[in-house]
Amino acid sequence: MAELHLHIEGTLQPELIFALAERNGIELPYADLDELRSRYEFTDLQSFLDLYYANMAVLRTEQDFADMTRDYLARASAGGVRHVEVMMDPQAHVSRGVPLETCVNGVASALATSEEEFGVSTLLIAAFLRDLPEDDALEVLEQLLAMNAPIAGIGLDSAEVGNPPSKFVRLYQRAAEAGLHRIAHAGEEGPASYITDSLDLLGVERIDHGIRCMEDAALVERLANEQVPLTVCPLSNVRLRAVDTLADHPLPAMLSAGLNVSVNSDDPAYFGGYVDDNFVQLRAVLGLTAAEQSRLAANSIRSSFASDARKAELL
Ligand code: ES4
Ligand code: ZN
Repeated sequence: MAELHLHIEGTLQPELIFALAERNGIELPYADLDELRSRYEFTDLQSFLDLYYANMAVLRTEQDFADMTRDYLARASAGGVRHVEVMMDPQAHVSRGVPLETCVNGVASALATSEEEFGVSTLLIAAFLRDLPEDDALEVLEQLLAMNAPIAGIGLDSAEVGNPPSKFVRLYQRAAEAGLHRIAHAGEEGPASYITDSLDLLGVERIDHGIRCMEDAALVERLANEQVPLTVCPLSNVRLRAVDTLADHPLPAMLSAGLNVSVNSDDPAYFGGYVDDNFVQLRAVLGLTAAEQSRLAANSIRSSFASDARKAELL
């Protein structure tokens, strides 16, 4: 199984938040772990993003980023993940004074030893914050290219509604020119038209989430015909109220429609579980079968940016 939709900052567990705050001499606005944990009830994407960005304040040194990443890789490996494409949000760190090199090198150093240490091959994807101006993203992309950052591609995340794909045409053109893979969040909270525009205006190879495609039958037909990968995150969708309950999740309908879907954890420290936890609940609540789970796992490997040799090993 491959995990294709994972924000490394969303793997920061409450215990590590407290440990890093202590190590870095940072005063947290929570008295203890229980008080922090009491904040993990979200009403929508923005209510989650507020806590997600606030908690990043404890990430200061290269070691902090490496420790967070290593913890995730160990846990993902134990849950059966054999390849992961890790997104990180460089702008969320640069904007609070952490040098780009510090955050990129910290994450990259942990990824570099992952295959040997955990049997998990890795790729790094720089995600850009869609609620910031495109020029800000372009500047950071140029810096990443100038420093030869080990990135395989770019993504687009953060507050979706009101920040459409059309805002980032130049960014994606530049990434294509630089030979980078391109993915984008679309159709999580935003409308189905953001999925179409991500494909047609940004040239993305995969859609993160994409669940709202189900509101547009013509789009579903296109996504099925083209086998566009959709990296679905069931527990995330429930916690952020994109769907009411797991029983209402469109995953079974998406499978029935012949869509190329995979199951992913998104921000496992915030949404109640890693990718294996997602599968446990899908089996329990939606009656996901072993055959369906195998198909989802095969989709994740086929849809990855791993080398053909690595894909052949994993399929
Ligand atoms: C995210 Cl679930 C989700 N959606 C959009 N942006 C994000 N960044 C981190 N998690
Ligand atoms: Zn996401």
